[in-house]
Amino acid sequence: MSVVGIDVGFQNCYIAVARSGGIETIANEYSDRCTPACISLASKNRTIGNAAKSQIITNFKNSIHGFKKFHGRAFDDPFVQGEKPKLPYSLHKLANGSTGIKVRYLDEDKVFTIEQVTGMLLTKLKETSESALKKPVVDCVISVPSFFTDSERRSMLDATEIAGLNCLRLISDTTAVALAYGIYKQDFPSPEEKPRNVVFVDIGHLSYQVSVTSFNKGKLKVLATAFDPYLGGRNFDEVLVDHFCEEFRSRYRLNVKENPRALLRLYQECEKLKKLMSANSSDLPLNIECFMNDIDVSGKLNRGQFEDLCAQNLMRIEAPLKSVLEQSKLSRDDIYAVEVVGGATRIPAIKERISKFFCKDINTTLNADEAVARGCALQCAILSPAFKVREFSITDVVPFPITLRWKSSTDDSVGECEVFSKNHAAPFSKVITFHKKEPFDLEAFYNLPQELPFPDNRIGRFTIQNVVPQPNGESSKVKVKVRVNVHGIFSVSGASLIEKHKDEAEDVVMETEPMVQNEYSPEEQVREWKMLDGEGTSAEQGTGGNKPKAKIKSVDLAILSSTLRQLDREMLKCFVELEGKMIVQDKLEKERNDAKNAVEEYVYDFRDKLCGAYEKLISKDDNSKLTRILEDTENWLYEEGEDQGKQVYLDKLAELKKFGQPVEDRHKELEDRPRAFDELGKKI
Ligand code: ATP
Ligand code: K
Ligand code: MG
Repeated sequence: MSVVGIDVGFQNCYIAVARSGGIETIANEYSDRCTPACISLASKNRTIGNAAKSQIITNFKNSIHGFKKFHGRAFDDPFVQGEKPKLPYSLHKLANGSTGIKVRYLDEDKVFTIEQVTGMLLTKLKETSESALKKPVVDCVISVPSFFTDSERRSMLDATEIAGLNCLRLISDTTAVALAYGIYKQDFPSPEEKPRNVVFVDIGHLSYQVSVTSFNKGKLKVLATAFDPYLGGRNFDEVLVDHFCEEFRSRYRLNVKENPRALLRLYQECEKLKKLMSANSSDLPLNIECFMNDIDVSGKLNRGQFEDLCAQNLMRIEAPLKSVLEQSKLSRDDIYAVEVVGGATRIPAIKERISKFFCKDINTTLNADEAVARGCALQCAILSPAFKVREFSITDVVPFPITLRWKSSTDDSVGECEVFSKNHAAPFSKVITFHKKEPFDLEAFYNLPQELPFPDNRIGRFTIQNVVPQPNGESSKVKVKVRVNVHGIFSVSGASLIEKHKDEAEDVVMETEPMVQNEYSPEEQVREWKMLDGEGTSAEQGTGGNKPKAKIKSVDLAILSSTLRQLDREMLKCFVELEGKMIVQDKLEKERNDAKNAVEEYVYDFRDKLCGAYEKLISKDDNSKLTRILEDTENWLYEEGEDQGKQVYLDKLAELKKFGQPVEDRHKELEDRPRAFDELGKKI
């Protein structure tokens, strides 16, 4: 079983793995711990990560980046529509209304779903993990923003499936950070004592997330989360880009925004400038050669000017901080520490704002780039039976309240009840009892749409099937289990019909349930409302502990679920297959390229030797004959040999070696001769 944690960022991905020594972040084939969330499609293959990032400008129409936020969203979604004009690649409306990405791949126009695109990225991250661990990787934990709704989370899980990964938990970025912070600390208050409250801030490229988490020995409990989903490093790049676009327009009469390549270059240069400004407050130059219409451009800016330009962005730092304090009813004095992670928290003005708000210095104890991935790997290690870690319990929150709605079976009225309140502990299961004579629908939705960073507040419809009345015609008792699972996803996870026997007390079943914490009846149809601690407790079956078993029978009922923007299972299977084919295609293309490079290398190497080591070994005539063969091969590589199958290159190399090998052999023989003599000499 593999223990891997993956931080899939909007811009940057990190992987942490458990090895004998503990948790460590791993580097990819470029010795880079960061793998850019970038995929570049071409006529023969795909490139993913660092290699794709270097093609963003040259292959701009087919290089996909900045796609994480399209998960679970309709094409008509205001966010998607807002991004569309800014993207160098094309978006496409899929048959089910979701957002697809249109590119040229294998010389054809192709549309990929967002799950496929993230699937490609995850394939790369999986391969990187596998080469570090030297074994297959399947099990992992992946992070998502704490404010991701069900449809975004489901879409992310589908992507992991396409990549052949088994995601044991989707964990919130800030919760992963809290785990990375807390698990090694030995000095937390004991469980009876007042907990230690820590605020975690993660500002990445797209989003800003805050949580307040309380720690006691061996456990963490998230108290509240808040966020600005659209405030991150990117907003600061945009301010710089706008500034220089304006400047270049007036100074050089250039309309940068009309030229996608130039605009992409400007973004890259502005991001570099932004990073430099975090360390320097003096004037810093921005120079781009041959920027547009063969014009070199230059400009400069200092940190003070940058902060003035970013005033609007900086003003947005406070609201989420205020929100977590209000939600958790804590004052600034109750906060023990403020820990910041995420690349954008390196901007000095951002750090200042946070520090000023809490009236205390902020801590950068954690690795700003790697903390999320490390937390994910720790969570994976906790969940893995193969790995021993300190006992640590993690309680997260439900970020948005969830309500169930159903039609009354007696009249036209609808029943409604909030099943999970905001900041309710998660994961969590509850059992609700209905009295029904026939199958019925439960509709789940987020009941505070104005708070939701998503335009559609529906979660899904769950039909409880096969409900029948009691033999005497009365309603049957139907127990429905609802849960927010480890991934933070809501579902109606089970239903059973309780067959009543005449002489039984109505609540016999409930007595066998452990830890009844609450009773609740929002209206007549919901008679009982019990909370069960944690997941997977199946106390409904009446088999709890040593308590007397009641003479009741419970029949499991089938549930038909349809959730928002759900990817069809058949389709998903098809995507898994397609991903497999693309992996094979990439592998074949790599082998083909390697074979071609081998021919090229042989030519160069041999030619060098013909002017050097081999010169004295062969006649002038033979030398010029060989030189000609090498020259012909080189020309061939540039002409009809440019784009051949792997076997053609293998054959070519074999043919060259037929001429070259005798010379090589002769050289080797001469080389070895004195050495053999030496060795002989030594022996004597
Ligand atoms: P998200 O969390 O929103 O999904 P992400 O995880 O990919 O995004 P990070 O890797 O945490 O994002 O941060 C990337 C951002 O941090 C980029 O905007 C980058 O320019 C910015 N950044 C990195 N280093 C610095 C620095 N020294 N100064 C300013 N900004 C920086
Ligand atoms: K990241
Ligand atoms: Mg991040």
